[in-house]
Amino acid sequence: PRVVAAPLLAATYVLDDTNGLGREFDGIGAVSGGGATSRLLVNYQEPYRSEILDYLFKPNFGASLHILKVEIGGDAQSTDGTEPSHMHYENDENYFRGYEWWLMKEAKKRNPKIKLIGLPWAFPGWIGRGEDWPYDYPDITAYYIISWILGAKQYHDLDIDYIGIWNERAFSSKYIKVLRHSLDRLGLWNIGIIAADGDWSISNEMIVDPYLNDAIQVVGAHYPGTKTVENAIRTGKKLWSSEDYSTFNNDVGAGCWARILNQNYVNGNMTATIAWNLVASYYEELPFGRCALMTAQEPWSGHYKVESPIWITAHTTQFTQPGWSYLQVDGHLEGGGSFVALTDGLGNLTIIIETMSHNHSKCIRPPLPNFNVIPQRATFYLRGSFSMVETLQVWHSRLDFESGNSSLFQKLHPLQVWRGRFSLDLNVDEVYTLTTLKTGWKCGYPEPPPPQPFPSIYNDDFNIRNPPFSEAPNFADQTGVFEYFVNASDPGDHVFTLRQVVVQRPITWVSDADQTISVIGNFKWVNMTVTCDIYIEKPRDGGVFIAGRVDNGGIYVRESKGVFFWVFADGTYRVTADLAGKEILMKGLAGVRDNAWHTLTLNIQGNSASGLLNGYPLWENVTVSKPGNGWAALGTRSFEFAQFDNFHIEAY
Ligand code: 147
Ligand code: CA
Repeated sequence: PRVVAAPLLAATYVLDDTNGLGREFDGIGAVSGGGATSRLLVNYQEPYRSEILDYLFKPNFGASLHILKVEIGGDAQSTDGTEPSHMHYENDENYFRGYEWWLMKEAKKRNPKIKLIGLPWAFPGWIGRGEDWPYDYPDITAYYIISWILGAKQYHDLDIDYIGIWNERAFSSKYIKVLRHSLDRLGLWNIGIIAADGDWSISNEMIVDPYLNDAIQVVGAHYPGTKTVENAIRTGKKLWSSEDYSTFNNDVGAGCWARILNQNYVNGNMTATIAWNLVASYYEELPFGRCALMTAQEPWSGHYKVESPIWITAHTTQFTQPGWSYLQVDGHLEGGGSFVALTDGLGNLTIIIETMSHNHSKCIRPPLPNFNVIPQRATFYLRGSFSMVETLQVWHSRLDFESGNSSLFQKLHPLQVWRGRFSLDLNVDEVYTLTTLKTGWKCGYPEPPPPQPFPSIYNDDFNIRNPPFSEAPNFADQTGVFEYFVNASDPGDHVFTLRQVVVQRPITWVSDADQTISVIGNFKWVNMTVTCDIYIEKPRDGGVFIAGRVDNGGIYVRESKGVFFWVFADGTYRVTADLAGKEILMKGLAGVRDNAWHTLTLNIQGNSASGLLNGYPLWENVTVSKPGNGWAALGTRSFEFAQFDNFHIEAY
């Protein structure tokens, strides 16, 4: 056993509810989306998929999240892909696209009390009537968002608890008031508006505009660095860190998460913290790979990993609930670190202590000012309702950056409270939960299968009559949306296909490409043959491509390089080294036309590429150098309809 010298620093802290309580606690949550972060999760086989969901949502089990925030798909790139809108076009409504409906239902199945939040990152183009702006027609935008809320109820029996404005982008006071008014008119008083999912600056407007202030229920800021501002407090509203974390999910990520979960309240009066993102279920080489509470990015193998942030979450979530209250106390520990204390108002008490050191708790943003944490003895006095507490259950984590053998969420011997007082020796990089609740549990499923690379031979004919999801497995849309499609009257073997369906540039969140593209496979692939049947729907200037060695996606999709084989409705073809089509490696006549099926084959071996049309060589010996590896892909020349069938890869 380790011999630990008694720490030199000893300090006392008083927990007392005699003079009332602090703010109401609203929960700990995570975001799916913003964007396409759960894309690969849906294709996990059972029992693995359910196990992952249990680790995230099941009460007293793992992360046991209180809040699930999802993206309201806007057909546009929102970090790691696009998510489909429930209204691609003005006269279109479909509440069965994507996977967020499914995810919300799976979360509710496990925890009926989980709070649901919807937030758009982007909007379909028609919302702006051609302008790249969602606020010119606030009634239309409100109608679009409320349709999503009503669709959630009507088709999935989901009650949405909170709704947001526009992620990390401008807000419009006019729109927020219109949205509040429209919600109220429909009797949706219970749905709170969170604004504005950026910095705190909306509070400057709220304190001078009482109508705006009335319309908003929660001031939500992103990556607040555990601090708020005076004007936010002056609004009198709930303050949330409505997006935070976004840090690689190793033990430093766990340290970041432990620190902000406490200090967002201790320093910033924030009563909810929401992690971006829920589960890393997107190709790891996309932006912010593994910046999630856990990792499940291999549906083809079933492998997943419960990372340390899951168990850090459990320290709070398993022993508190939305509706509990923080105690009024300065939660700074004298030797560095922090604590929070919460009660259900019925005598239960939960104390969460963290002693994360600076270098072991940096988050992705903002920069972390220096501070010191030293070993210390903390003595707590329990007063008021808590003076009768005799025993506290103890849960402990210690992040060990030397051995890598961290101990996570372990139940230790209960602690005896003697005459309303107890002491604890705290080391650095630890988390303790001390609680009157006996319900804590560290679950465990058997180890999932080992990791495997994406299969090097892969086929999809899209022949599925009732697909469980609107998208084909493993295709990760980066601009545009690719959906299963049925050509009911097709005489041949193209009844079931994959179709690109976004035909107008969305109101984007970042710079989507001018072309549409969906990537698939293994980013490490060097040599590959990609074959696909293609069907251009747009006459004259319509066009499609298949590609290999595609090196970029997510917010960088516009910069994607690779080897792109294009055919156009005007009968020409091109080979380009980029998605933008600027670096032309070869071009000529192909004889392809619109509204007919053709088969494209792209062969990339070493420094050389060749292409076949309908099985016959069309071009060959095209020299390709950079990039040296990447995904396979397919897509279209513009925002236009096009179909794909009998997709086939052989790669290595
Ligand atoms: C957030 C987005 O809201 C998420 O969808 C995801 O992209 C996340 C990745 O870290 O980032 O947006 C931010 C992007 C940049 C800053 C803050 C939030 N920033 O530079 O302060
Ligand atoms: Ca087919």
